[in-house]
This record gives sequence, structure tokens and C-alpha cells, in this order.
Amino acid sequence: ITTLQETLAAQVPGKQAKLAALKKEHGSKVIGKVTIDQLIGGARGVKCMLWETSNLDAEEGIRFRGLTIPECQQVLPTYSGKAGDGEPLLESLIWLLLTSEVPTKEQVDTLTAELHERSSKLPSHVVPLLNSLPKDMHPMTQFSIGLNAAQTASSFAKAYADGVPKNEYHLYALEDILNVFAVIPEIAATIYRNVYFDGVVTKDQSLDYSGNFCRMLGYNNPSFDELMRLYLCIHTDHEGGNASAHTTHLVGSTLSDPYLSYAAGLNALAGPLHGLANQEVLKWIQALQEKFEKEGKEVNADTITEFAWETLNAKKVIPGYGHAVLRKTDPRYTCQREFGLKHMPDDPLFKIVETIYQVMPGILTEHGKVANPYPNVDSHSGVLLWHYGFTQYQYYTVLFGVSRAVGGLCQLYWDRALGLPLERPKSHTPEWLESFAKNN
Ligand code: FCX
Repeated sequence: ITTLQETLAAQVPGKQAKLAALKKEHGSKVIGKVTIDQLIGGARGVKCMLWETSNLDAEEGIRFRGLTIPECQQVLPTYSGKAGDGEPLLESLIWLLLTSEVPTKEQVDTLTAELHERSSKLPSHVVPLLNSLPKDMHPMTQFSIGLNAAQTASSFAKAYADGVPKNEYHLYALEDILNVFAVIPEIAATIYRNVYFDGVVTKDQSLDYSGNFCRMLGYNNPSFDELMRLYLCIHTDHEGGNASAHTTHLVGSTLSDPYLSYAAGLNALAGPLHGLANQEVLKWIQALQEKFEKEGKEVNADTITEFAWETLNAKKVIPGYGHAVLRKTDPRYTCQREFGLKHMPDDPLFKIVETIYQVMPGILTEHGKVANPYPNVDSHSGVLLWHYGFTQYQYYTVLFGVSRAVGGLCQLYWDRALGLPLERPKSHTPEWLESFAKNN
């Protein structure tokens, strides 16, 4: 069978040539304009990044290398070995995002084995460092510290210091990227076990990446393993402009190595308007339940509506709703909802999320401000975890971070393989804009 490295090696020259030809023949073609609104407003819709691994359509949602989430569920190898029978393996998605090819089960199995083997590359100082951190430090801060500390193992940084030529950067980047995938479950699980339990992490490398990660976290339930597979697959990538992916790409463009680049991405993911929204959703639902329990009222469409307006009138956001690009219900929400319908239709919290989904788009539309009144990925993920007893919601964004490494770093491989340059957009002062506006 063809390995991941062989598959990529065969693709690189052709892709490099294609991009060079595109630049040479069409480099001066105009693909958009930028308004003052966009410049002030967070660059929404400004086309200025190359992104290989996925594309986001405002109506349809994400496609990974051209495949929608339901299509991935149909064609990618699963734990049972049969495509369509259960959730895709994260290793399948790594293969797809890196190579744009749907792997065979045998290929996926070789990648699983390789990642398990590479997990021993976690430098020996990282776990003691994590053990020394205060338990009340946010798990995302700990995650970022852990990954930064693991950077001492970077092959890319060493190769660069040794003067390796530019056309070989991607070989060392790939080494680091696979090692980051391999070691982050242990960093993440150590944080979970330290903050909430006894600090002991138990592996089972006879399982796949996600199953082993569940054991490391302390969960031993095949249905939870399936949830983790789904969870880790759908959070991987969301095209290039989202804050965590963009940060990884930007920092990587300075030739910072993949460890440092993705640690920076994690810091972006830790913001409440981005990945932290998944913890905020649970916090919001808990506050809602607490309030109405005290008042002796039921949680239903009416009380949820009342609570939503209180949030909006206090000038706070409804976590898990809205999106910078999407204008319909996020398919990452939909597939989690389907998982809930299949595995926990009678769960009380699942039912609350369902009721929120019935009323919130109407409320946000009436509020009149949001461009997208529909739920995003973060609106559903916490409730599914909660069902399995994973109630430590301050930790939820770490799981997102384990997954987002895959999208950010598969792209970073191609950034280096295609020789993409330092990213450096142009900024303008308000005075320049005022003077431009006066004269135009
Ligand atoms: N609740 C209340 N107000 C909201 C809102 C929400 N869920 N979503 C957007 N708005 C407000 C904005 O705050 C903005 O108000 P302003 O004019 O007073 O500044 C206005 O509506 C227009 O914003 P809009 O264009 O719709 O959205 P943006 O592209 O600026 O922002 C995010 C997109 C995702 C940041 C925004 O919808 C939000 O804050 N949502 C809640 C947090 C969340 O769920 N984030 C996770 C997103 C994602 F899936 C992920 O990255 O994980």
C-alpha cells in the first residue's frame, strides 16, 4: 500500500507547477474589491488567502476537499472498517485533508499505527510542567503552554537552524505536524485528568486515535468513542479565514515551526467569539435552568424566550448562534443533532437544545441585528458530551483544539510545500481613510 508520505511526495511537484502557472498566466486578474466597511469590519468577505483543505459556502456549510459532512460519513473508513457504518475515523480525515484522496482502511490503519508510535515523541519535560500548573488555570491556557513546551522536539526548527534549503521545508514540517497530532491527546488528557481527577492517564493503543483519546480522558464507552470520532472530524477545518486557522497560517508564514504556529492558533480558539463559545453555551443553559428552577417554572419555549431576551437586552451574545460566513444552520450542528436523535433522544438537556433551536432563530431575527440567526457548531457539542457525564464544560474548547490542529496543520503542510510567502497585508490609518474618502 502507498503510505501518506509517498502519496504526498507524488503530489507536490505537480501542485507546485500548477500554482506557479496560475500565478504566471493569471496573476494580475482582479478577484474582488475592498470597501472601507470591510477594512473596518474585520475583513469579512475579503478574498486574500489560499486554502487547500476545505471550503465554506455561506448556504451549504463546509466541504472537506470537496466532500460535505454527510458525504464524508458515507465514504470515509470507520472503526468497523465499513464506510457508512459508524462515524469516520479522524485518521481518515487527516488523510483526506492532506492528500485530497479518500484512503482505504489499510492506509488509515497504517496512519493510526504511525501516530501511536509517534506519541512517544512528547518531550519528557511536558507532563511534569503540566502537573505543576495551578488547577484553576483555564484548560486552554494549559493546552497552549503544553504545546509550546513540546516545541523543543521540532524537526523543522532544527532543520532551519541547520540551513536546510527552502524546497525541503515541507518534509520537516510534515514530521512536526504528524508528531503534533500524535502528542496532543496526551497533553489534552493530562490537563483533564489533572484539573478534575487524579492526574492518571491510561492509554489503549489497540484502538484508533479517538478511541485511545477517550481512554486517556477516562471514558470507556463505545458510544462515547463514536461521539468523539464525529466530534474530532467535524471540528477539524472551516476554510482559512476563521481565527484559529488563520492565526496558524499567519504565524507559520514567518517560518515559525508547526508547534509554535498551532499553539498560536489555540490562543485564538480560546476566545469566546470563537471556540470558547462551546463552553459558553453550556454556561448559558445552566444559568437558564438555575433561574427557572428557583422561580419554580418549567424550561420551555416561553421561558427560553424570556431568558434569551434578558441576554440580548443586557447587550450580551447568545452563544452558539450566528456566524461570520454561514447564513444557514451549520451542517456541523445538524450532524450532531442527528447523533443526538440516534443516541439520546430522551435526554432532558438534548430536548432543551431542541427547544432553543425552535425559538432562537425567530428571536434573533426579531432582534434585527444578526446576519445569521441560526445555530453554529458550538451550540450542540457540549450537550452531547454532557450526556456521557463529560460535564466539565470549562474544558470543552480543548477538545475543539485537539481537532482544529488537523485542519490548521494539514494546510500548513501545503503552505510550506507550495512555498507560500510571509503574510503581510496592508493597513491604513484613519487619517488616510478620511482623506481617501474625501477625494473619491
Ligand atoms: N447574539 C447576539 N448578538 C449577535 C449574535 C448572537 N449570537 N451574533 C451576532 N450578533 C450581533 C453582533 O455582535 C453584531 O452586533 P454589533 O453590531 O452591536 O457589533 C451584529 O449582531 C452583527 O454581527 P454579525 O455580522 O451577525 O456577526 P459577526 O460576523 O460580526 O460575528 C460571531 C460572528 C460568530 C462572532 C457572532 O455571531 C457571535 O458573537 N456569536 C456568538 C458566539 C459564537 O457562537 N461563536 C462561535 C462561532 C463559531 F462557530 C466558532 O468559531 O466556533
